Amino acid sequence: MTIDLSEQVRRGLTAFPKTLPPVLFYDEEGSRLYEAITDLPEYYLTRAERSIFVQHADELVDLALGGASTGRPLTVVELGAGSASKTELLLAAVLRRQPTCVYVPIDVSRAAIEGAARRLAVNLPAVRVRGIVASHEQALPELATIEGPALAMFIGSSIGNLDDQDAGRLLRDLRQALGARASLLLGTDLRKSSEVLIPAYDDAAGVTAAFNKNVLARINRELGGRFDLARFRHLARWNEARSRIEMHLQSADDQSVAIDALGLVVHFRRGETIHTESSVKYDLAHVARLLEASGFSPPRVYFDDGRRFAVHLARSAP
Ligand code: AVI
Repeated sequence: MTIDLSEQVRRGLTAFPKTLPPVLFYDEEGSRLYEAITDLPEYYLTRAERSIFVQHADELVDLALGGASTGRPLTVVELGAGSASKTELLLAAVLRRQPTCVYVPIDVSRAAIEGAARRLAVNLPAVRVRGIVASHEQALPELATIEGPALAMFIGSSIGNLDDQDAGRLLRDLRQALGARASLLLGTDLRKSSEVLIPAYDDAAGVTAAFNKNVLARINRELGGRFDLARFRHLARWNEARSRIEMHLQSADDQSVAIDALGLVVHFRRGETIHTESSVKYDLAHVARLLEASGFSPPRVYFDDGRRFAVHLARSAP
């Protein structure tokens, strides 16, 4: 099961204001561009979170196992796994406590899951990969069959791409699917100056602009769209009231764009935008509220040295 591209594009581009959901970024090219973003000097998130795992992986796994007291091995589930390169640090820590580990990466990109499985087969052959190519909502029912304790990972501040209502619903559904012996490892980017945030989403090399515009290129490739990418501009804005970075694609002029496979012509005014992504930046109370409302206990929180990013380890509340 994968996403319904036609339906999502039709709905988003006939809405006012126009939107496209961020899940559409991640075809093969978009996944490649996102990996490139994670190496950019301006995009501190991945390095900050990785440094937390380097320092605390063993403690995080102990906490995830603690209280399970079933003697059964831990299964690791990851929502939006991507290349899973940071996850490898956690999986290595799991393998220091048990001989094998089942790892269930969930991602809409088959290429990303296959790439992660190939790398893990070389680096950590004792990990058994059971990937699910699907959206989170589609994959959750399959998780109910996991036996024993489970550690669900939702890292990289991917939760920030959801509004609070959707984030709360997803965490609640995850808690329900995994049951009482589950732990959640949640990575969140923290509120900080827009002078740091804007460049992180509008880098000097233009990789984030290419990532944003790839959604139009994808519509051209897969749905016979006629977008001229040069007539759209990448925008990254800080929305103080909603504590989030917003990415938009702004039309450079009045234009009409046909999407052949949908039998649709989309009209744009000069300066009109398509809102393609929000990336919420949290304070700790905000995350604690979300977790509590979703059935998780108050988390243990870990920070990188610059306190730019936080990793929260929470258990299912009794
Ligand atoms: C995947 N997600 C958490 C990234 C973010 O920071 O919101 C996606 C991204 N968008 C632009 N740069 C990175």
